[in-house]
Amino acid sequence: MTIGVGVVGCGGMGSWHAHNIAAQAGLHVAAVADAFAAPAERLAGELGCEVLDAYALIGSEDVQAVLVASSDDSHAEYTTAAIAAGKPCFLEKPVAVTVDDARAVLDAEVATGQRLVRVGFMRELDPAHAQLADHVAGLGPITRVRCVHRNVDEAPRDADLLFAQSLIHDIHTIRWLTGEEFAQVTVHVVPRDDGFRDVLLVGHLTNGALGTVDFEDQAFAYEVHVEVTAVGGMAATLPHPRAIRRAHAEEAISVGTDWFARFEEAYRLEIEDWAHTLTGGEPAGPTLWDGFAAQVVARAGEVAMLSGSAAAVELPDKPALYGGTGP
Ligand code: ISE
Repeated sequence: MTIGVGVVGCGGMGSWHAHNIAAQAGLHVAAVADAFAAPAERLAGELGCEVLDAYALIGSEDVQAVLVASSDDSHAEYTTAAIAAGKPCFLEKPVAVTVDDARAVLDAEVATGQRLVRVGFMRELDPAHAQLADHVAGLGPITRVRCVHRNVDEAPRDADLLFAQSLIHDIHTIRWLTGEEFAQVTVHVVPRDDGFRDVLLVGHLTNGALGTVDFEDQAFAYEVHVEVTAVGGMAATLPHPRAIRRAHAEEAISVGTDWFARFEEAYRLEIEDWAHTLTGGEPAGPTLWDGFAAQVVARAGEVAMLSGSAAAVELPDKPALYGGTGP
């Protein structure tokens, strides 16, 4: 008897996760839901499952766990419903659109006394990032983490989306690698007529270390790199392995434009890891506290960028459910 997962949200991300769930031993997709009929019916047809309304899906006896990958503004309500139903939930980032809504989801989980929610910060499972974390563990205290993040996006994004959808990944990477929270952020941006494309976030962590994000939207290619400096040395991710082409007296390596493709293995591994928890293992991976804390930093980044001044990061005490102080 395999565990039935209900997938809420059948767009690109939801479909990707749903196919990974279907391929995972011990799990099957029991039902899908979407605000629009066409993507839900298409995915249900591909996987041979039923289409339900999101709330019916969360309450269904055939659904023992829920994956939420609907539009960002509906993440909080569906995750809260899954928590109320006592069902484990995999939640795509961000936890919510506002910090208040993210806090309400966090409080709902804390009130149950159980870690039901895993947040989809998939970079932790990316082999290059996982290796980086291993390397860094032997180098002593970290003094700096430098993230580079380039996107190939079609349309300029508003400041809140830039942080909540994109830089939030780098913010999580910095918290995860250092084990420290952010205390303050400043953000520098190149003024342009067509929105925020070139952004530099400088974060001061609670222990005085620096975490920076060198971010470009609408760039020439999709790239994510991380470099960590510690007292005993440094470690960095290498460019994602690709093939080289040599012709006309030139060498060329395609960098790629697609973040699904860059993190394909990480998305597969995070579902595999979640399956382990669902089939009796301990809760693992990024917690709701991680999602909430990153969202508070993202909001501070947005405020700092729009105001041109430093913004303080004010976090409540970390609940005991997530292990007390520190990320
Ligand atoms: C997108 O939503 C993702 O999650 C990607 O990993 C990230 O690199 C991209 O910037 C986001 O828009």
